[in-house]
Amino acid sequence: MHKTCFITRRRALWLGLGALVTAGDLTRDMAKCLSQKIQDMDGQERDFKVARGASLKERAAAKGLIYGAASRYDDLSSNAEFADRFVEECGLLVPEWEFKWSAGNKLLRPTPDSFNFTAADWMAKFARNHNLLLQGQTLVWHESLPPWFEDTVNRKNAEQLLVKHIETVAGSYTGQMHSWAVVNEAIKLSDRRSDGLRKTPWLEFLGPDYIELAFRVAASADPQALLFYNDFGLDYDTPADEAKRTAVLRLLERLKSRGTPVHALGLQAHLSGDESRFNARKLRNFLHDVASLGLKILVTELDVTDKNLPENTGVRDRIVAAAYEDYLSAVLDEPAAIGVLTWGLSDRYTWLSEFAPRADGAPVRSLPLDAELKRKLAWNALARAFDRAPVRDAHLKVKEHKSDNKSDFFV
Ligand code: 9MR
Repeated sequence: MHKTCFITRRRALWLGLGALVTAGDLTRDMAKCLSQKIQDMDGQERDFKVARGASLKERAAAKGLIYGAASRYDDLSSNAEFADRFVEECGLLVPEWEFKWSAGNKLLRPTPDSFNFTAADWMAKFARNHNLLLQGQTLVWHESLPPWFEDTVNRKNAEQLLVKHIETVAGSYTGQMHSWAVVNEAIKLSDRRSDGLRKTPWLEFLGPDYIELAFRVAASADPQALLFYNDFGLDYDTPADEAKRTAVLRLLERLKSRGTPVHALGLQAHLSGDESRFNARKLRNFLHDVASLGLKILVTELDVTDKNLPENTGVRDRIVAAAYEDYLSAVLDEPAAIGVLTWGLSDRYTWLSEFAPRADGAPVRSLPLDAELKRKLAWNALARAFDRAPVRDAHLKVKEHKSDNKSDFFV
């Protein structure tokens, strides 16, 4: 546990954590660490107060930043109140599965030679109708591949399959996308390669250059979109995250040195409410190194799991909010950071309900709005981070000339 965690029994009681220790719901060490997160510098309880009622997208835009969120066709199309809240709070929509090769039994590419854009088109239209920027996720990922993929792909056809996919999918929305996650999660250090790359079918059949190929094909299919590399596990002061940050930086350096049209790094930022090993300085240094390559930075999938936090909603919400605020304060300090996307907007619809459910069965509370679509402390934390962020030079729709000299994109 973090060595600066310190709390008196009186303060633990005051913060509402002491009772949980007594009841055996929380170890004393954990209570110390959690309580530290929700105190300010003077040892007072952090209040997460915000000044006015402006939405997250308005607060972000006031600083030249983007706020957006992921959502699914199923949820946006079936819940009008949710759709209204989405449009109110968000300036960008990331379809959570609709632009992937496949998701469960929903197939964007049902066979090697056919594509079904029904759900993706609906999402693109929703974005257009509501003046939202649109982000595509994801052109190259080792997960969410269609059932035919494994038995079909081989050394001979891999390049054609990949190129056709990117040309067709990115090419179908040319000029409509703010950004594309071109390559997702390509680093896995436990695969033990010297370049840190994950062993995937693309690597097996095309070698490490598949990454560069994907970015080049995407850039020619949609010259205006911001093209980014996206990955998780880059956030904390742990040996694993430190090693991954180094490997990602090496990858980005390699790509840039070859003139690859990569424009940004996407930090997924799936955070954990019970993780105390956060070091803002180390994260900032990493982001500075990324920015020094001429790359923008986008937080792409931010959420905070409350899996191991106390059941008490007041305490839980404050710990989750603290994780949001601490993380974003560090990231938004970096001038190259252009926006923040949360992986969902409301606790009603989050992948964490399935992926990281709580042992006590209580509904998870990981996102800015609660399950009733009401703003909660996580929302305040985001609002505060935007309010405190330095103003970016560029505002929405400013043209940027990038090193590959081909395309423009929104910041
Ligand atoms: O949240 C997404 C879930 O709805 C999909 O079923 C799943 C598989 O396509 O992907 C989830 O999103 C992932 C994202 O695309 C990449 N980073 C990890 C996210 C959570 O698994």
